Amino acid sequence: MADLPAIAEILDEAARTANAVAQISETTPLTSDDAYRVQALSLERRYARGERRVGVKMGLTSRAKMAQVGVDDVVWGRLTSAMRIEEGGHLSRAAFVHPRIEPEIAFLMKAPLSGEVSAMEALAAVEAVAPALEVIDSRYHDFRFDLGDVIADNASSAGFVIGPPAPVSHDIANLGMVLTVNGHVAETGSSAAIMGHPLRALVAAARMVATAGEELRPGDIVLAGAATAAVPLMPGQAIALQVEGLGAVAVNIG
Ligand code: OOG
Ligand code: MG
Repeated sequence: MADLPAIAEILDEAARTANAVAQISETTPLTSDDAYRVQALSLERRYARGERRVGVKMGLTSRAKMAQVGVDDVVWGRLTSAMRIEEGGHLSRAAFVHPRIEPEIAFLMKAPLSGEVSAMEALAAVEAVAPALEVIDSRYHDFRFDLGDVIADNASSAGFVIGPPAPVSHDIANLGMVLTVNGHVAETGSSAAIMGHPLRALVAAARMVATAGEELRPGDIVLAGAATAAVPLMPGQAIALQVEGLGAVAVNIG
């Protein structure tokens, strides 16, 4: 039997101190179920330090992301209050191991959602949609991991920035997304790259949190997953994401 609390402590400490650790799979290959248990245990440690759960993020919901990290399954992780970065604010590169940033769409929930739901039901539970940037940071050496590793590591969650909210009537099916670094285009894509429609990521989120006995709650942020590959972060970068018709979201790296 794997010592799941011990693995949770290793990963939580790696994140807290920004020190990379060996892949758990090198010594203890984890099933997805056990990996999600590790994730929950490591989040308990964050909550005990005063962080609050503020939503969830979906990961590996686009082909570009799956190809970049070599893992082909959709995953989810928990977002906490400590991961929130103000729109237009600053982020310190030194607080992370090898952070990357990626273009996303965020949902703000107004009603609970959990289990098997239709896209219509999912949409009815959404208050607003927004352009978003997610900062990911694998706690593993070389940003390498297998499925169990990345689930246990809270799906590489590290930070997120939410842009101006738009009404849910806004059609998000196929919006151009342009990620720039210091004004230069780094990645371009479409919201359609996210499972064909970002709403499908919300449907998947409702189903996946239910398997952990949880639900999406009113006030939760749900990140749909990146539309393109992620870009490495370095001090001095001004990062911006422009989403067609939805607006822009920016963060500066120090
Ligand atoms: C895993 C997290 C993936 C996304 O949006 O696809 C993710 C990783 O790439 O480290 O957040
Ligand atoms: Mg992401």
